[in-house]
Amino acid sequence: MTNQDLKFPEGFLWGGAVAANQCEGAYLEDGKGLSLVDLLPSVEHGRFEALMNPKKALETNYNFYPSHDSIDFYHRYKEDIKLFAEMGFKCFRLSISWPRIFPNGDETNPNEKGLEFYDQVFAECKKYGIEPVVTINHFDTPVGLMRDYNGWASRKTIDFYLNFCETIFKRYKDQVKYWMTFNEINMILHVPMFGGGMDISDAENPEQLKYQAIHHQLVASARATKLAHDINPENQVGCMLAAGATYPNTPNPDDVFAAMEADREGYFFVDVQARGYYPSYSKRLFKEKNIQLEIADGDLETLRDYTVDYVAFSYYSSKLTSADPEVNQKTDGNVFATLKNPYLKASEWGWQIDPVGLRITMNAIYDRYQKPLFIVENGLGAVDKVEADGSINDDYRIDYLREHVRAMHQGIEDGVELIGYTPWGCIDLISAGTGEMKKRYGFIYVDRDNEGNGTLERKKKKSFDWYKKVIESNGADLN
Ligand code: P53
Repeated sequence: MTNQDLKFPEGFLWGGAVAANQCEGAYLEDGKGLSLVDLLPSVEHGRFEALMNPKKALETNYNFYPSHDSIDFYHRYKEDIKLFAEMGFKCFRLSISWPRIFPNGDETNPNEKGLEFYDQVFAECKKYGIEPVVTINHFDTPVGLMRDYNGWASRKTIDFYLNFCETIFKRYKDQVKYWMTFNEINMILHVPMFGGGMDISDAENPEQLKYQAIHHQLVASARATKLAHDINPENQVGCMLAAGATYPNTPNPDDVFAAMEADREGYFFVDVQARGYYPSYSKRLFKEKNIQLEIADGDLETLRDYTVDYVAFSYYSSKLTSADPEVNQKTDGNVFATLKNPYLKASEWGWQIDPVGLRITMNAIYDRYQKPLFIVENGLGAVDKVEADGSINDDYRIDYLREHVRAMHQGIEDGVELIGYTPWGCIDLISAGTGEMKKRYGFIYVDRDNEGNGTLERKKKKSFDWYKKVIESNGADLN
């Protein structure tokens, strides 16, 4: 049964999202250098410790590294993109592996073999009329940049990054129009290794180091935006935020203010990238954290002059916070601290499921920036079971996505300009947070387990046919 009232805007970009470091594998093939993610074991073998102390991880030998083979997208992209096309994808969000193009990160000349790989991937997308949406830096800074410069802590990294940008903007000028400068740019505050390619474990004032790195990224993002527009005026460049509205634990005004501050922690980045200047509340923030930013001549003008074209974000869950540190302490140790919301159910990994929160988040972000929004990650990480007959009945995933698509539609009715939706991990891949394979998001199942066993065979899940219908009907058929 279709409901024409649920139709999405003409040309809406339905698709799916992955990242190089979580799907490609082939971690040293064709001249690729090591990515920071290649140093990480899975959660049972110390991933969290390694994430918080990357220099130590560099010197440690783990038995198994999930990223080294991942799901071998590097060799199977044709088969995978064909399946995306079968679902009717209008777009496909992927990232370009930085160390595949610049193995150490600071070379002048790119690795041609690495560039050729993406030539082929984009050609394959084109064959099916799928628009690529490219994240430039998705958690995989070259190890060389951390080792030799401490990543984004160094201002030099701006130039290395811009060289990378210029290389790919020119090379894929006619293939790619949609770009994002950094995945979940606010992640640097929580996992500096992912977000900043850096180790802060022995920093005297970690906040100072993080915000200085953030300044470098914001300047790099603005300069990349300029570069993209200079190279091709049709380029659309977005920022990308790990979003999810924060609710106050009680109506106590202190809790309400705490929730506002928690959201500002993330909006801080988009305030700069979309409005072009540091928000007024940053003054107090810097004072309280004892931060003195080093700002070079011309930086503030750069931030002002080259703001983004659209605001992309990931949304998995809302958050709940209290002003009382005692209460807040009882959180579950996830990347984003949150209290348990008694009105919400949670996934097997404790991520609370809140479709209304998506509508709230969309409205809040749009009200703040009035730029087109793009939901580039959303989805349910769950354990899937292959039945004796080979079928995978992931009704829980369909339910999750259906409710979020409805909420998204309501957000559009509220007046939000939304250009597309790319659910995360459209094909099963390695979890960023845990390194697990069994935390699956896909419409397509990949036969591989946490230890790296399996044939890597691809299988359609029940959600595959469901999503195909959603796209076919442009949102009118969600059954
Ligand atoms: P995984 C934590 C919280 C919100 C978003 O996450 C996050 C993370 C990192 O764990 O990252 C994004 O794989 C990220 C993706 C990641 C996805 O969310 O831990 O952009 O790379 O895979 C889901 O379940």
